[in-house]
Amino acid sequence: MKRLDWTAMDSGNRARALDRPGGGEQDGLEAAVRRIFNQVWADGDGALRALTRRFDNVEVADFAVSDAEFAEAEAGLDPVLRAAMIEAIGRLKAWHSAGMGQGFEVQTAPGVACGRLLRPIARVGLYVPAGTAPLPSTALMLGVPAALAGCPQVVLCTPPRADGRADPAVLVAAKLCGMGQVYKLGGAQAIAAMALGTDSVPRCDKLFGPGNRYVTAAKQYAAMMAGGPAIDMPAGPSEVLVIADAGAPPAHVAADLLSQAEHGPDSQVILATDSLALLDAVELEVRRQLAELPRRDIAGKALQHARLFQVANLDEAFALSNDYAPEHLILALREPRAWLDKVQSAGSVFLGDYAPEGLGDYCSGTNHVLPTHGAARAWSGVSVASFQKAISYQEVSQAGLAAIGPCAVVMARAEGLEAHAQSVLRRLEGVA
Ligand code: HSO
Ligand code: ZN
Repeated sequence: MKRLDWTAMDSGNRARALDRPGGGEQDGLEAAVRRIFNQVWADGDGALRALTRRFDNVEVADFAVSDAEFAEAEAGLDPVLRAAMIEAIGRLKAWHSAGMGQGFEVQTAPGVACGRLLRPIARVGLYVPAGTAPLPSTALMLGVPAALAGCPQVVLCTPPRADGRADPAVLVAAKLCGMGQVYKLGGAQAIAAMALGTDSVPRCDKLFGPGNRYVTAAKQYAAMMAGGPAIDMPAGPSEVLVIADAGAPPAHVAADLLSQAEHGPDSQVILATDSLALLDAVELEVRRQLAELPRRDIAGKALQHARLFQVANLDEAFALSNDYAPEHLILALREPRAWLDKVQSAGSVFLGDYAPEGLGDYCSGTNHVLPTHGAARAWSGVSVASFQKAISYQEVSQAGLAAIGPCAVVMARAEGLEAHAQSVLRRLEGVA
């Protein structure tokens, strides 16, 4: 962990201190992804089988999870975990449905009604990683808003385990969200399959979900294809920034930093505090708690690039945070609500001493698929709107055309587009 005195740093040093690690071997990555897409394009399911053999070391005859495998997953799952997932779904539904947008219609001139309709995206593809820790919670975070949006076709891909089966908790999570089309596919080949479509995997209009750098690069590649699918957001390693005052419990702040650090060696963990005593205490606590964690190797690596900033006052901490635009922002402050107005860019904010990020990761109700790598400056976390598109419309009466038509004619002629002008004039003059 690197300690830095924010107040003493000049703007160049500050910018460097908030830098995220670069993409590294992006060129090789793109070429590898392109090869995978070409292979899946040419050979469909055959390519998927070969790629799964090569990358996952397993022979999968049928990618689609069968009813029997769903049933076995259901029967074998710890009922306590199942109940927790059902409980989480209840709160996810409450929050996501409260935030659902609505269509509208407004009279912009007499006889001119302009409106907007919301429609579900017809075919969506969800990716749920497995890797060092399978994330059934991600299946809920994507499955619940997809169901609320009413997407008619929801496909989920998750990597096969060494025994050729999918993670049972992911399968149960998918079923609880009403999904039946689950495919045992991982990595860039899963993304290629959903982007291009094969005999067994349906082609999708939009792809969602986190993943390793191959998955991320594959999603970007898919989004650039002519006629290719949209993607939820640019993704990078997970991050947390904690703003803490002197009253924050050091053990809790340390636990928050570690909970993000255990995601992966590239996780970004930052503390900003105006209390030197708290900074010392948190540093000590992190070391103490780290030693007891099962994933201490991973968390330890992430902590090597963690930064602990000492700031002169909390306003400085908020300026730092808004510059960085963290995926998760924890306000370990005495009056967190009073500070919320200062937050300009963040994926999700956790207020007070009793709101660890872990609650948002699993079950408070908010979504955990959030913008990383500074994308929170312009992007939002996944919501029902991510699974919808908006269609605008206008209905115009003869009087409406008379009222606004001349405006269009002037503008069309200014652009040298006489056919546009005529489409209005012919109607105004009643010429068939
Ligand atoms: N913090 C992760 C989400 C997650 N945590 C899933 C646990 N499971 C990315 O925001
Ligand atoms: Zn997490």
